[in-house]
Amino acid sequence: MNTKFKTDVFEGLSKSPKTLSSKYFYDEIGDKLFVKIMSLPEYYLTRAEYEIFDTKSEDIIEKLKLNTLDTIDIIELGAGDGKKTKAFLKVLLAENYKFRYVPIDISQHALNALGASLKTEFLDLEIEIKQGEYFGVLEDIKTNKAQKVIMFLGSNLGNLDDEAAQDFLVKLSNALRVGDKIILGLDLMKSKEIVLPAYNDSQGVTKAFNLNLLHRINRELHADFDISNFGHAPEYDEKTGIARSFLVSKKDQKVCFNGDKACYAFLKDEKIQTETSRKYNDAILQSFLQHTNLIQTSKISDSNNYFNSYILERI
Ligand code: AVI
Repeated sequence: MNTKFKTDVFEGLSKSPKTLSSKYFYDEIGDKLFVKIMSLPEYYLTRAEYEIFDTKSEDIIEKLKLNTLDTIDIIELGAGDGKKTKAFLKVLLAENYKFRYVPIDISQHALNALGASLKTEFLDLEIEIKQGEYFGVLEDIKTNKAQKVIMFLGSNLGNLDDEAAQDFLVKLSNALRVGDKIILGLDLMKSKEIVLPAYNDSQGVTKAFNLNLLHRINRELHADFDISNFGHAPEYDEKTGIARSFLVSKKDQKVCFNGDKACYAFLKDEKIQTETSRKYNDAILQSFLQHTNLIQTSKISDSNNYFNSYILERI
């Protein structure tokens, strides 16, 4: 059951420098820690994007230039916590748009929770939850003639390496039809003084989030990581806009996987890269769109200019 997880972990720990994928952060404990992160004083991203949806949804809708005659499919990649989406859907309903809301997520549990809370708040909302991988589901609904608006929020694109982010945008572009739109939420490049604390909060929640990956490997892959022998170390390069999180070995040590006869040696101060959180600007997004049929038609910023909701169109 854990085969892919195990192969990825073994492969990552065999590399130099060592890596572990941030996609494995999100087990039940990781999900709860991420919910906590989103309301930390230092983690400005969620607040900034919520402010945009809370105060400027009318503006977003106007800029989307939606088809008002037919039903639109509002498709969200990732179930999210629903807060930003609710602010947006509320305005769409108030403005009498005909639409279906289609959240796609790998977790049926997250979808059920979102579906239930939306149904109690918005009695008239037409909602169709779709469990699965984003592109699998998008492929299934590609022939559907309704105009699509894809919501990909939270700067989730930033967790992909540059090459993977460009591939993702190509795939997304290919999954859409001419005239479809995307609302792409991206965190913007800014000073270290603002970015670094967001990944190194004073309560240590982000540290726990990063270290939980080792706990998870211990639990699910029967490894013997001594968590107290690892520290949390985020870095941010203002020039490239790339933030990375690392786990750092506090001493020379060896970690073994029970039953697999596999052991990995760590030197004192050796780092395992666990996450990339790229920050964007217009030029970077522009260059990433180069090999797609997507163009940026507008953008809406929060009052601090920390975060942008980019509007893209499939041409
Ligand atoms: C989900 N993602 C956009 C978050 C980010 O900011 O990269 C995940 C996260 N990692 C540490 N804190 C939050």
